[in-house]
Amino acid sequence: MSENKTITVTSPLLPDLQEFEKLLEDIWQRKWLTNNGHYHMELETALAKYLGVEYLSLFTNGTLPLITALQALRITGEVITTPYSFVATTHSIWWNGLRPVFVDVEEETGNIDPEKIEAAITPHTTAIMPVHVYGTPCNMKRIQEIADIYGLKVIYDAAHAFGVKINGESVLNAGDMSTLSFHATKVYNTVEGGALVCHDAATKKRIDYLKNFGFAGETTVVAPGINSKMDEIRAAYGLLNLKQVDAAIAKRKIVAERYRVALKDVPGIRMMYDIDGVRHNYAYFPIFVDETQYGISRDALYEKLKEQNIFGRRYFYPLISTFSAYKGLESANPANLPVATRMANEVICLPMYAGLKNDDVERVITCIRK
Ligand code: T4K
Repeated sequence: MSENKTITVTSPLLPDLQEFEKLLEDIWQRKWLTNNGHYHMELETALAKYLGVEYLSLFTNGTLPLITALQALRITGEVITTPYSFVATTHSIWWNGLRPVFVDVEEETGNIDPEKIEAAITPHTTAIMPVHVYGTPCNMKRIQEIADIYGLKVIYDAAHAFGVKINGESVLNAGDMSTLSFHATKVYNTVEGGALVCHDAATKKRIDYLKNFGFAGETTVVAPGINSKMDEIRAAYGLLNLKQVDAAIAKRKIVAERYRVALKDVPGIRMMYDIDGVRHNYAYFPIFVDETQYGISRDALYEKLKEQNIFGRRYFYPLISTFSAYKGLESANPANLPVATRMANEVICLPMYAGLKNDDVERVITCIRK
């Protein structure tokens, strides 16, 4: 391989092509392509079991479950959320005609700071939408305490938290609902895909109506639902990928450990570490560059890496609150979001995926250490 081979921030986990072809032949035989087909049902059951949750509905991506969760819970008015995420989180609030209210994050995790939530609650607040950024669990206990006091619903954007557990319990069991993304760039993917997790059969039924135009029977429509059904081809692909996701997480862990050892003594480079009792999934490997100690800025390092054909990504820069749709909101004022603003200005997510070669990890490390 040439020294300058391109290294991207991620590369998808792909199932064995021959095994996939066999499943495709079966789908061709069945001639049942979507709308609760055989593989759809099988994947729903298999994922619920793997993830340790009781009720899970498959979706076509990770954005529509966010939009649908707000619908299913009939959220109104204002939703408290984090600006340090992918835009889909806040967009889902906007698509429901609701008002996002941004709250700052904790430096150690990048997750919404529970101690700043109460100050953002108004008579119009009905829900909190936190994100387990990079797969690191939020302070779910404290968030629930606040939600209970003020009578708020909690919808977790768990797009990054596939398979993450605390003392053996899935983070997806917290709050009222959690959403997942199975996008190609995620730890576990179905090409595009996602899921919505809830905690009772009646709610799952309602979610399943909502993702199928609101149909509750051949001639009955109970809500203005949307079309968000996963098709058979992606469900079959997802079943195969599920078999190898544990091995993929184990490989990611090795990459994370190598980065941590090699970059530990580099002045001005901050990393995130594993938390006791948490089964992490190593979805991303963010580093935070303190220009004064490191010597050059985050953006200068980002460009240096690019010169070496190493394409990290600045997830999550710019902050969602700076985009034109949201920057006019009172809560979007950078003075309200000092920690998130600093993190967004310092972050680079380094290449992280199961198939990343040792030599490539060393190339990234050498470039940063230089
Ligand atoms: N909530 C959160 C917290 C999220 O992070 C996301 C999505 C969502 C909700 C919404 O879920 P989805 O509706 O997307 O399921 C990517 C993803 O498109 C997006 O899913 C993800 N978060 C976000 C953090 O990252 P981009 O625009 O940065 O991806 P892109 O196309 O630049 O890909 C990054 C790198 O990955 C490429 O440089 C190379 C590699 N790659 C990518 C694709 C698509 C491949 O090797 N193969 C591929 O097929 O947004």
